[in-house]
Formats: sequence, C-alpha cells, structure tokens
Amino acid sequence: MNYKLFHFNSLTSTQDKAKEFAKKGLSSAVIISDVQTRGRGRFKRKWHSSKGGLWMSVLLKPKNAQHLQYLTFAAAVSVVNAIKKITGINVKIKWPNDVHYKGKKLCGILTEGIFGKENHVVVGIGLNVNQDKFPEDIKNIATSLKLIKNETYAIKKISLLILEEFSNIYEKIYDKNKFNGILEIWKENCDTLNKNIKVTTGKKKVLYGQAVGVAEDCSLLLKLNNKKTIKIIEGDVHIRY
Ligand code: BT5
Repeated sequence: MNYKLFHFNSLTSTQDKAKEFAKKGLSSAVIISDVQTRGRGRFKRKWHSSKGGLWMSVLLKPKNAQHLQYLTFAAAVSVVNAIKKITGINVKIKWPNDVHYKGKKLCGILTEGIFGKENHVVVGIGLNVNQDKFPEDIKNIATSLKLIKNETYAIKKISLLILEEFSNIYEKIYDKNKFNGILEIWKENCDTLNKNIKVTTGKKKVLYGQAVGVAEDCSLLLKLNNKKTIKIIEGDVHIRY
C-alpha cells in the first residue's frame, strides 16, 4: 500500500479535494476529513457527514478506467472485511453501493471518474463509525458501528484497514483485469441476490421482482413478475424481507 495520506478538519467534500489534487497531477492519494459540509451521494443527494464518521476519498490513476463500477464493488468488500476484523460484526453489501447491517445503512460508496488527458478515479467511502444519532431524515435508515456495538472506535485505524484491504484487491485483482475475481468476492458478501426486491431506477421507475444475478458490467439482473429478466444499470434497491 503506497498512498499519500491527507487529513483535514473540514472540507466541502473529500471528493472535491481529490478532484482538485487530480488536476494538479497527483494520484495514489487518500483524503480524509473529520467533517464534510457538502458531502454527497449518488445523483447529487446529500450525504450527512458530521464528526464521528469516516469520510474518505481514494484518488487513483488506474491503467484501466473503463470499469469503475468494479471499484465500488472492491471498496464495499474492503469495508465489509475491515468491519469484520475490527468489530466482529457481519455486515452485508446491498447492490450497488451500500454496506448495511440488518437493513440499516452503515456505509455508502461513490465512485467518480475524471476523464481528460489523464484518467483519474475517485472512490469515496462514507462510513458511520461513532455517531450516536442521526438527523431526522435518515434516523430510521442509518446506523453506526457505535450504535450497533455500543463501543467507540479509532477512525484512523479503521481507515488504514479499509485501505489495506482495498489496495490488495486493487493491485492483485483490478489492476490485473481479473474483474471476475471482484465479482466473486462481492457476491459472497452481498445479500441482494435471490431476494425479492423493489427497485427505483435512475429514471425513477419503480419495478418489483427477484434479483437473480449481476452482469459483467455490474448491473443488477432483475427477474420481473412476468418472468422477463432485465438489467438495472443504476437505481436504489429495497429488499423486501
Ligand atoms: C451513497 O450515495 O451512499 C454514497 C455516499 C458516499 C459518501 C462519501 S463520504 C466521502 C466521499 N465524499 C463525499 O462527498 N461523498 C463520499 P446514495 O446511494 O445516493 O445514498 C445517499 C442517501 O443515503 C441519502 O439520500 C440518504 O437517504 C442516505 N444518507 C445520507 N447520509 C447518510 C449517512 N451518513 N448514513 C446513512 N445514510 C445516509
């Protein structure tokens, strides 16, 4: 693992800082901020980023920047492994970018590409660690390691472990174009497959069916009630337990 680490007390978003660094030609950098004033999720949604969480972006310059979704998957697996090692908790991945515990969101991942003369990728990881409570709009859907285990964790230690896990997958699998290897480990840790789910697509269409697989481009294969199987490229999944 050979990342340069940058730590800030407050930033708008670690993704913004990573993009700024990319413009200056930097890569293999990790940006962490105690607080984000404009943390964001997919589709420009707000990501609550108060003190107590891990807000981190990894800036990379991959040889192959065509398969960004695999980096989201790699980051999710890294988070699952790191949480298991530090807390003993078994958390699961929900397609495409969530790590959750019993249906409540612990972590979200946002992977963004910067394409130009040189291609960069920023993998943003937001993990709720020591928060005791959440704002009204997410209090029923979010959780933190502290709320689960009633313990406070060293954020720095968690970040280093996630980075170690991530760089292993990145160097040994992603960078060697062994994308299937990422899909395999991702599937082992994902609990969306084989469930009956509701999907709200990127275009806000609501669909019901069974998650029957993941395609090679990381899209979700949804078998509709009329038995037709379709590909969901982006969207939000609600598992119907
Ligand atoms: C995500 O988006 O889950 C990606 C989140 C990525 C955050 C990291 S933090 C470091 C880096 N810097 C950034 O600015 N972003 C990245 P999405 O799947 O669109 O989920 C967003 C939704 O999650 C929101 O609409 C809320 O419902 C919910 N949410 C917001 N803040 C949350 C939190 N702290 N914990 C759990 N859920 C939250």
